[in-house]
Amino acid sequence: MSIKTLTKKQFITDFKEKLYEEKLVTLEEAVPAELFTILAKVIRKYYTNEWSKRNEEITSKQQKVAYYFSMEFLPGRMLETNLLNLGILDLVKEAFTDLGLDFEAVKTAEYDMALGNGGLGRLAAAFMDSLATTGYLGFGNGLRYKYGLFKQRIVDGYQVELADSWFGSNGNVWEVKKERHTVDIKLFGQVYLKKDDAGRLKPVYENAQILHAVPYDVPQIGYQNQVINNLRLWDVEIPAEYELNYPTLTERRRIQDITAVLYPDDSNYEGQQLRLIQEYFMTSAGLQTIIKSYLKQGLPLERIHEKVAVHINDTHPAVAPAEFMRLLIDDYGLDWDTAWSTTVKTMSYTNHTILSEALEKWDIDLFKTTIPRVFQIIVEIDNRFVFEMAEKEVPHHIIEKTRIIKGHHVHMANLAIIGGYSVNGVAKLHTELLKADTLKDFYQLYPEKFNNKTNGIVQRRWTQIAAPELSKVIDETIGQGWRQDIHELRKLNAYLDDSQVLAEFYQVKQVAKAKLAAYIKETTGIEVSTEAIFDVQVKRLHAYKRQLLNLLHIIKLYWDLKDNPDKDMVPRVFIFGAKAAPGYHFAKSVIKLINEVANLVNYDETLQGKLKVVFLENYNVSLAELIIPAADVSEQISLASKEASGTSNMKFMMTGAITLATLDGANIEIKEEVGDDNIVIFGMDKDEVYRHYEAHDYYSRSLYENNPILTRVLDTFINGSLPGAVREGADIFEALVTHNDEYFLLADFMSYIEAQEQIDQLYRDQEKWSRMSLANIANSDKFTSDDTITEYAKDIWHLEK
Ligand code: 26V
Repeated sequence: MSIKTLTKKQFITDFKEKLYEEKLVTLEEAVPAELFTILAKVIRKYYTNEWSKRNEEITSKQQKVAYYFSMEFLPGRMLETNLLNLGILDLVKEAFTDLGLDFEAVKTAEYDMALGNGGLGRLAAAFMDSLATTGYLGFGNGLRYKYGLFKQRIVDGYQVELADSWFGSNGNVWEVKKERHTVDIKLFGQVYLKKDDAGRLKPVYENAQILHAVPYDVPQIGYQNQVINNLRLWDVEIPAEYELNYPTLTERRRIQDITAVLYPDDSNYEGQQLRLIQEYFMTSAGLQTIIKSYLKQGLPLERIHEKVAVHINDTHPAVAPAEFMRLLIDDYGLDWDTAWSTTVKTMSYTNHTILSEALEKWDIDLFKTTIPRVFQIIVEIDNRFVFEMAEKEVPHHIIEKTRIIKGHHVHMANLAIIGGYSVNGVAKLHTELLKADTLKDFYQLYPEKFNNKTNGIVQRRWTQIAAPELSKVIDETIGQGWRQDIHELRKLNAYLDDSQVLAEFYQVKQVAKAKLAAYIKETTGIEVSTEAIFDVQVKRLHAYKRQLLNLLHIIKLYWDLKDNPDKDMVPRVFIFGAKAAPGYHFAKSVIKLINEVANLVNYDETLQGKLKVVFLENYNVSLAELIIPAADVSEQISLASKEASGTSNMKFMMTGAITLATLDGANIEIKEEVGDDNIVIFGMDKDEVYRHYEAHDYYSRSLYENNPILTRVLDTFINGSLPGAVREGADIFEALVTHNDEYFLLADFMSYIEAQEQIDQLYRDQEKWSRMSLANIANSDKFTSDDTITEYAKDIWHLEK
């Protein structure tokens, strides 16, 4: 059955048959979850042929393949994208209407696939979609976590974490288990080297634990191009022959824990053994498979880099160069120099943060105990690196800073850089900072390895799926060509002075706002008016992202209104969505305070409805699809230099929000695309921030004491105004005043207030605002992940189409 010739009639027949066959129910009896499962199963049948053809192509076509190794993939729901990409979304929706079924209800019965924390995981998922869409041979390699990122509930203003059992009771309908591709993973034990008959040193393992890595493949469907790639996720199983080694439930559980849950500490590294095992498990399984699949082509192993590229997404899979060496040398008999030369030509690495607390380093003893043979190899890589650098007369202190093993730790970023040929940052500024600061010494050693690849987003998800009404108006204005070629959005620039068109785009935003308002009412009970400015900050909660700065402004507005209830201002709804890492005390206090301020303002009638604060719980991809198209203002207010790129900023831009931002990450490139008049910038730039670091001249208490507005706003945390959050208020006050405000909120405060006043003024002129909004949509094409991935494919991986 080919998807191209599928008719609505055929689909309806297939659907009814499958429903009856699998569930023994009729359409009328079936519940949305059942209908979802059946729909997924029916469409699976339509793409199976293409998918299996693609898998064969890897060996038959002898083309180079890129493998994207990532501990996180965050696709969200897959049904609608799969239908859209297969080209049958409208057909299925119409069929559902004919059958009297509610497509929305069925679609929402799918669990979000949330095997990622935030930006890094979402980017990996975007790249999977774009690899398939651009037609490059690029496959994903990750872990099949039983529990994804925790579900967040807000109870009494506090974050409570619940397990995310995203499999539901039926498993993941999209995946296919591939038992015959199972590989062994060795952990623990002792290893010593012994000469074999040919006189070569071979490792002998004693007391090692052997586990099975079993792959599950999830299809990655290209946009209307018949290409289906693979995302391979590994799960752990106990090999039958070793069952007796794990007689008790506790022992079995300890093994199953390896793929039980995604670590939720975004940007904060903690050296836990289970995490190291996860990283090694996924990396080793992926590399073993790659070598096997390459060898089927009958080509020599020392030329594997000509057919294979392995990409290391952040340091999490950075054990890859060492594990690859182990496989090439121990399992396939290559000599060290040959193995090293091909390894370095195979591996490339992306850095996603300049925050030093996120750079992984492992305690030597822990590493040695967990993967002893890999440790021996890392010691050898380190020794040879030091020797080579000394020969090149690299200064001693530079060698000490760049070597892999130093202090009592294995430094994973150093391994990824030394063991690969490419290092990239994720936005222009970020890459510049890596070169000038975080990875400066490496840049001196290997300038040729460094390059920038500004992040991107899957425009299809954020327009066609998340914003169907907007998409329709775009169609009506410039035709449908942009759905195939996003660069056609630029045609909208011709309509910036067309009042009629501007009014239509304004109307569409109001429709999206009404949808979100209804959701807010339903989930929180809070009434918000669509006449208000919807001012949105959604992202992981982190001190450097400065949700707290946003809150300080809200508190300022609150006191303004208390002083003068008739203050002339456009009503505002401040909308937050943010998960905090479970152990991140500061971040959790901010959530509590946002909710306390919400309680303070939302029910105070004297404010005349001018100020509303909404914290939407459990921010995830699906909620983003509802919130982002409804935003008027996109808050991108991190301390300049700290946000590597940001990607929600791109999604907001593409759906017509005005960016209120510091000159950080990709905000800078957004500004370049829309021009200074269509974005609102405030605060210090990275040079000013760095000047403060160098001069040690920042003193937040003086700002607090000498600026009466700041005094009043900050005192709100400690003077009883927020009676439900006394402890949190005190903590936050301390962080800002006593501990000198690490992220310079107080330094940027006044500039932020002015920028917010500018937003208020701009919004009053509906046509002007609409023009700015349309200019954002019209110039957002630069941020398509299709183009980002094309750059990776050409510049880093050297793939052919
Ligand atoms: C670090 C760690 C440390 C070990 C435990 C688990 C864990 C999980 C994630 C991370 C790294 C977080 C880095 C990250 O998410 N960076 C974000 O990457 C986005 C995509 O490039 C980028 O847009 C964001 O600016 C950047 O913060």
